[in-house]
Amino acid sequence: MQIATGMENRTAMERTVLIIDDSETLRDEIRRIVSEVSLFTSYLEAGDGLDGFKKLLNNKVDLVLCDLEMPRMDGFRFLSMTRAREEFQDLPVIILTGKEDRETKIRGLEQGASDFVTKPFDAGELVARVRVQMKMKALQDELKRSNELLRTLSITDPLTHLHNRRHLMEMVDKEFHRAARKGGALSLIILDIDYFKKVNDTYGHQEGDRVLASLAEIVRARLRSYDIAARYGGEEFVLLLPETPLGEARTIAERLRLEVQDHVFGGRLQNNVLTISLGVATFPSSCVESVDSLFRQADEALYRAKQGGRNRVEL
Ligand code: GH3
Ligand code: MG
Ligand code: MG
Ligand code: MG
Ligand code: MG
Repeated sequence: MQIATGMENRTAMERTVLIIDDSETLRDEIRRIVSEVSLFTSYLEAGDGLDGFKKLLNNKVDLVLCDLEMPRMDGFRFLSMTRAREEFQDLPVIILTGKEDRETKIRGLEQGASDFVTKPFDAGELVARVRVQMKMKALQDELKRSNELLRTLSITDPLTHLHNRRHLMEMVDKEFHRAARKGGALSLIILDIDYFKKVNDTYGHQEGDRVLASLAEIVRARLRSYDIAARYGGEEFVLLLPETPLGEARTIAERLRLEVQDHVFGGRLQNNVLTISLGVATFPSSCVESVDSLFRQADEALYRAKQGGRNRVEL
């Protein structure tokens, strides 16, 4: 996507309106009207739809006022090109039209016009309609932000901020099917803290929680961008490693084991050493042909690591 440089530094208070009309006199008038009520901090102008569309692509625009009849590219074409792009779906576009006829308005609405102002327009009405669109856009943005926050909360473990089990299971399914389709290797590491009950019993549950959060940090620091780490159970974590063959997964697991063993957890634990045991499994491999068997293999490997004396990696 094309983005003009400097746009990233835009503050929340900046508001840009793009005025598209082939009449310079009208553009001046509109600009004068909207600037009187300080709705915007900057003004862009274009004399036809094509120039308007270019300005839209190269600037962060908050609202468009667009004429219908213009040379080169008219308002309808501008609308359909704008709405065809994902990033402009919610952009308020108010159409300025000399035609009051029903057909034009219906066609405009169908192509995504947010509202109409009929020329010659009344300054008060123009401002009122602009205000309504800005308000609706603000509410829409707010709704989007809360939805994103809700979504994040619903897939995140509150203590460790890693993904929760539910999201992990969704991602394992997705990655498993991708690996099955494309033939890549998908590895899974299950890790469990050794004698964690003793941590709780000796230092208290709160210190136990702190250890879990610190461990999550260690895991997170090891992740590549496409890996997924989740809190699988109380003190069990899972790492899902796409495009990772068994040998590579084992190396990652071994590195984690050493890092935890060398980590100073501090607090009431002071310098006391804490260790983890890890089980690793990979799809495809001889006993792994489903998500269930991938987990079973990793779980059995973890069990062997515990049986074998803990603080170790098993495949
Ligand atoms: P092992 O080496 O066999 O894994 O021994 P363990 O003591 O770690 O045994 P297990 O894995 O069964 O430990 C589970 C313990 O983890 C029991 C429970 O008190 C503790 N635990 C589970 N969830 C939490 C949590 O959210 N916070 C804290 N502080 N402790 C938790
Ligand atoms: Mg015109
Ligand atoms: Mg456990
Ligand atoms: Mg256990
Ligand atoms: Mg344990």
